[in-house]
Amino acid sequence: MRLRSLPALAVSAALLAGCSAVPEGAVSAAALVCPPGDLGCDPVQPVGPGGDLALDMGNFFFDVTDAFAATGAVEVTVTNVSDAYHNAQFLGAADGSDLPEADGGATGTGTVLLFPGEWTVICTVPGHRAAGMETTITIYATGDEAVAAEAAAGDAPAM
Ligand SMILES: [Cu+2]
Repeated sequence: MRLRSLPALAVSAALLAGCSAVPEGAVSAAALVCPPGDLGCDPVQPVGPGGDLALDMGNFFFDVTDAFAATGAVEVTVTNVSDAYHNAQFLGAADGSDLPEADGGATGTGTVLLFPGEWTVICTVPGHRAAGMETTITIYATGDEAVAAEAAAGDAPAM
């Protein structure tokens, strides 16, 4: 037991040391695993075809209307169906990412730099995340994977 736990602790310590700027709530994103030997996450940027995502935002929810994109620069369109300001922050997105946001009744866009993995998306207005403005979006490793996932979802029976 003791011997087994030591390597895991060492790995955790290394990750924490290399990625100390990771925001709370972003632990599930694959992007946050630094490559072996890398000294930090700052220079690491996603490389891939990217794609488009679309979300509706309201009081207090996200409704993901287009959910299939691959790693890279992802163009996120947010449509605010309420009368109050909201935004959609991808927790842990790479440096240089935009914050997609929109005033009430408006639409906004932003380019978010995303690695493959499952991302937590929240509204940063105080209280909105707790009220329900949190969702998860999967970013696929390749464009082919994103297309295949979209096709599979389209074939799924209506719920
Ligand atoms: Cu909000």
